[in-house]
Amino acid sequence: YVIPSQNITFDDIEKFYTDLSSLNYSKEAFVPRHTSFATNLTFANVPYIYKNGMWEPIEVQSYQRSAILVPLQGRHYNAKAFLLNLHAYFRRQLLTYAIFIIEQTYPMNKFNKGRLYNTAFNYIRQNKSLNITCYILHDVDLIPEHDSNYYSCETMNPKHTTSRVRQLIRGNYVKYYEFLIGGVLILTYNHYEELNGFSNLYWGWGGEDDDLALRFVQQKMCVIRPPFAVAIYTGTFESEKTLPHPKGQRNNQRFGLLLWSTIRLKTDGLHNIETLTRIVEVKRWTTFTHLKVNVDITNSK
Ligand code: NGS
Repeated sequence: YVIPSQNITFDDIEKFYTDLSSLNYSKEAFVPRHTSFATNLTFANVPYIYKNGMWEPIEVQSYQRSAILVPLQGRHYNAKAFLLNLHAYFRRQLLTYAIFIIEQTYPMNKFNKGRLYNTAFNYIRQNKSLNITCYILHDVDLIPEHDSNYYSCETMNPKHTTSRVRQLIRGNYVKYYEFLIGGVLILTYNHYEELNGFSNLYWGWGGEDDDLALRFVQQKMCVIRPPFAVAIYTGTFESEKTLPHPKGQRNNQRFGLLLWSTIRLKTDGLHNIETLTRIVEVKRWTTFTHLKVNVDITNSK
């Protein structure tokens, strides 16, 4: 695990992953500041290539093609720490993958994570040449600590891989409630469609993931989890001054929305996402695709 220096750029990361021979460069750019973590990024002993929008191991065939969906608003430093660490992680697991940073650019005040996920899912499924079979929904501030926490889709059930999160400031692990599916959730195309994705109605922090968990119950879907020993993450943070894992602006309406969640499954979700949001920019890097999204087209010009 490495904590990048504060002034790292997306270009630095791009260069690091496309030019692995420049070891000196990497030493300069990535200064590890937390001694209890390994100080080097290590890769599997398999070279990788970037081909048709995906990263693929050479001479190894992955049986799934995965898209990693990472919602964002501001917090670019978190996105850089994420890219830097997670590319190495995915490569050690020999995944065939593409990362999508889904950034909300309008409105600026309230975050709507459900709409961002639905928008990205809809975009990726229309991009048929990528042929994505596995969707990994990932918080930007979570870095997996254990290489045996496999980022694979199970065809029967969605998988929740975040049971414990280590917070750097307090140093201890936070264990979550049994019902939680937020953090990192890995599911197939069919699962996402059956659930009609996320509700589009949650503005601000909290609840949209619990709403999805209620959809699981309604669709008789069960979540599976890797062993407790490996389902460990580190929560990263924007700067050392802020609290780890910031909760942002809480949504005061979330409990009211949860109460009526089940009657909305068919009408509120992936099916009507095109009437609510618009992708305003697609920027293709080799290390990720950056989608900028207006999540409220009815209230913008
Ligand atoms: C619950 C929230 C979830 C959230 C979880 C963990 O209380 O949306 O905490 O949050 N549910 C409601 O507010 C109804 S965390 O500490 O990881 O930021 O995912």
